[in-house]
Amino acid sequence: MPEERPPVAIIMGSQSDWETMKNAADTLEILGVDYEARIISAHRTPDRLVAFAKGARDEGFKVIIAGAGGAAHLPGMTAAMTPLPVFGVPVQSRALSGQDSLLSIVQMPAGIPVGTLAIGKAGAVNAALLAAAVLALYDDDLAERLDEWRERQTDAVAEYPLDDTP
Ligand code: RP5
Repeated sequence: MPEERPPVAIIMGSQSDWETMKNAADTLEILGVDYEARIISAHRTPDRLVAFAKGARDEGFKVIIAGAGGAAHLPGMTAAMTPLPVFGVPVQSRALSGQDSLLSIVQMPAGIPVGTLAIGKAGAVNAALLAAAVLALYDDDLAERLDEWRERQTDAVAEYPLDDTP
């Protein structure tokens, strides 16, 4: 019997994406959500992609966060091969500042959805929050931790601006 996977898979096209995708991992850690992070390139490791995406549900994953940059086929190709929800994070590319990544991920044809987030760190953090929100539908403890996370965020916003910020 293979080992059951954590609920969230964070996949990315390259080691160079980790700097961005680590923000998703850090957010999941704060929320107490287990994850597995893997490098899977749609272009350089297509067989690894097929094996992962086709087996993801049976392995026990519940939600997939997929980050990629440039001609970013990873989220869409993953979504094509799994019924699990896939959230795509456009990584900021050097050549086109992530516009290429965003358009590659967001313009899926009808029938294969990828929930597309913002370019870069904001997208990675929000992908983790969305993944947690999905899991929280059936996990009251996680729902509570998510509420507390939002309360802390609200409490951290000062009502009045300061002249000199630290
Ligand atoms: C994409 O190409 C990756 O997702 C990455 O964002 C981009 C550049 O990859 P490297 O050349 O840095 O490996 O497949």
